[in-house]
Amino acid sequence: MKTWQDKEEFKRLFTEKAYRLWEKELQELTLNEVYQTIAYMIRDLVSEDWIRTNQSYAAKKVKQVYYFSIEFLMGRLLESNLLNVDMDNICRDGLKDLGWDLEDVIPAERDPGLGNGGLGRLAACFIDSLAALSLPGHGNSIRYQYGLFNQRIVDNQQVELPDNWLSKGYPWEVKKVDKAVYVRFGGNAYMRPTGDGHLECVHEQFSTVKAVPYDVPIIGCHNDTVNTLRLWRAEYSREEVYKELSMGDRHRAFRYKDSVQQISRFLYPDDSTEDGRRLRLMQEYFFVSAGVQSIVRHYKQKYGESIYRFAQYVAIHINDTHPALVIPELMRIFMDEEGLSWQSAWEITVRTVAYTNHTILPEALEKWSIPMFKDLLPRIYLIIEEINNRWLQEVRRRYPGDENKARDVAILWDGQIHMAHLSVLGSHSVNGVAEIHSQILKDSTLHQFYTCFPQRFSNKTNGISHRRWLIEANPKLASLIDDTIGDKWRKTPARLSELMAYKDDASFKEQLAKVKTERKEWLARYIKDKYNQDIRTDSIFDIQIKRIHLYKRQTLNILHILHLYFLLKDNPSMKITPRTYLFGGKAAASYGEAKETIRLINVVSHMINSDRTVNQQLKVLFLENYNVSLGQMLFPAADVSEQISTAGKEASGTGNMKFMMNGAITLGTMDGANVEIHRLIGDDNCVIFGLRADEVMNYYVRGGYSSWKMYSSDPEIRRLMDALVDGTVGGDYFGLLYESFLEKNDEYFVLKDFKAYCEAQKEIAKRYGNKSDWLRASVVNIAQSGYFSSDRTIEQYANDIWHLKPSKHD
Ligand code: CR6
Repeated sequence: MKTWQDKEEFKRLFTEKAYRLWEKELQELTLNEVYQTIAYMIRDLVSEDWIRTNQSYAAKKVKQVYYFSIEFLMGRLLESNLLNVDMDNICRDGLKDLGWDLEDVIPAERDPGLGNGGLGRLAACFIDSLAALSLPGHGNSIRYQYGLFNQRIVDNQQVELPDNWLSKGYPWEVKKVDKAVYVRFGGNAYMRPTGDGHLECVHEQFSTVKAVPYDVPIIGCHNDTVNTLRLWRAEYSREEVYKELSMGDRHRAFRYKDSVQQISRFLYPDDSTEDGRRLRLMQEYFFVSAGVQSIVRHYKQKYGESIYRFAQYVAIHINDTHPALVIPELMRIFMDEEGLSWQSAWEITVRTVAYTNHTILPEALEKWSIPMFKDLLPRIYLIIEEINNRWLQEVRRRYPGDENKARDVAILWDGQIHMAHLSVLGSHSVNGVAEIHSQILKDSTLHQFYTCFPQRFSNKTNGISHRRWLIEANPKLASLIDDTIGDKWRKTPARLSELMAYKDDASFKEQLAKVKTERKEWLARYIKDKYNQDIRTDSIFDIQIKRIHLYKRQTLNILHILHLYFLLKDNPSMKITPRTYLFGGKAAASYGEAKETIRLINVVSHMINSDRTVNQQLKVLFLENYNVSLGQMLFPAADVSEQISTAGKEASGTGNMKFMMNGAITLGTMDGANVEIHRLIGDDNCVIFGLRADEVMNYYVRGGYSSWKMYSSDPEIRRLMDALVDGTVGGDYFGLLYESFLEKNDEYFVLKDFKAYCEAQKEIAKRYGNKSDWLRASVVNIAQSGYFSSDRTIEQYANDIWHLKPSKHD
């Protein structure tokens, strides 16, 4: 790995580079130009390693994994890459001499908004771990011109502004024009006999879209590995435009150009709820087909092995079902282009592909209408139809007369294509993302498939990159840990458990408290600057940051805050432990209840923050535009981590792990990875409340819950519900939420869990009162968080699913 020898060399190279890039005096550079200059310098450092990494994978013919995900929520790369190449100090010192502070330069990088939430961030942590572990693995996705919207709060409401993240250029990407491929849409496809008794497919009158890759280096931490995140951009093909023009149809030519440019223009703002239809399907096939074609081409060129050995060298992972068309696309290439039989093509496909499910919410399981699909992807449709026919034949043979079984496992049913079913059938491995979630998949969501292929199912509990979420986000905590147990945990995060020996060490706990306070002060300054609000750093920082969704129950949190407010107003002399409640998260633009939740939080926040009789004890704030970078500021400052989804609904969660690693105490339900957090640290070190997943399930199946009954029998709940519609809360009206709690019988059991949540909040306050015990719990959380490093998760994927080995170049 190339490095800068010292700060003098850094300064010399910086000056040269900056002149060449910007053609101006150093003093005139904007912070963004400074950031870009350093980014290009890092690119120079790693370019040789990037080339060598690829050469050596090909030369040694190692197996490689391609992680297909419709989102990669990368966050800023400047700081993490400086840490990865171990040049952060030289860069900081050099910049200082030149008159800049690295801490001012870092925020000049815009977060690429190429993801919605957990699923996209997970993909980013995974490719970080792959590179850190010297594993041959790459990402494949779309280069959206506009990321998820930027969120502003105007009049208490969310307003969505376009996120034109590329406007100033993106120094980390390299456009590879020569690696473009062509993707086909539309036209007619049919089978015709070849004359020798076989059938071949004819696909005609399709239109072609050019897919151009932009590669981003994924730099391993202190090793020489540089893997690739390949992002595809759609361009129109000139030939296609000329063809239309030469036939005299200008309108068709324009329509074609326009529809092509749409493909990689926007990231869809749906996080577990359904949204865009036809265009979304085009996006999915676009990046899948481009990715698969380039993998096959590379395999043939560089590996020179028979296509029959494909699965020996290539693993393709599909992150949820958005890339599930990998399965029929591989079939298409193997049969139509490589001339394989159906049987061989299917065997290789299944051995190549592995699938992770990320949700059991029925509305989030992808389904496509057959007529639309057929129209857009006729050849792919024929393949899916054949997969379905063969599969149902087999099912009917295995379970004669059992039409229920056939219905439960069909890919085509009710005029729709069921993508989760296609994914399970076309993969050799299916996993959930936390133990409880994987169990629910086996027991209910995919139960019928589980009975057919029990050996395919496994669990891989999610993880987070401890490099980004601890070392980068909380450097003082990281060095305190170094000073205490040495720095081996940085490479082997499981060794954080050595901190257990310090859970009763007064001096260590004191230093930990100091680090936490500093981070709370830093956040308080940010809030003062941006929102002109004073928050007390001796209050409990209680934080809920995640997408806004009814099942995540931000409503439960805000209703409890309103309840505390009522208590304080009714009893003016009452004293509570001072609390600061912070919220952050985006609502899908079309999700009425989620947007109303944001409005409720903001209205309550104004009411409380401006009321002098309570605002010394209670503060509430909604922080706008929650993203990776804001997260890096919030997790280290938290005392309490709100993980309060309805049990059984949150597949895993990963924010819970980020809080834990930074020493916050979880206040949560027995859901997702909270279950495993709780098992690792025990009741003393987290606060668990509420219905369990089986109880929730029982109510759904057997009934027996009436939110109206709660309303009539519990005066506190009645008061809160009435407040939503009678103007008590800022004179505003919250009809959708009222309806969801009462008219729709409170599908997510907010009222049912309300009492238990109030008790849990009291328990938090009580524990916070005992400083030494609180700090002990904080130490235990950090010490046990090593399990949740994505390095552990990726090792499990590599060993159990991909059968991948680390590979270093010379
Ligand atoms: N919304 C799950 O809901 C999980 C992540 C990553 C989610 C969440 O519990 O932690 O995936 N699911 O596995 C989907 O996006 C479909 C999410 O982020």
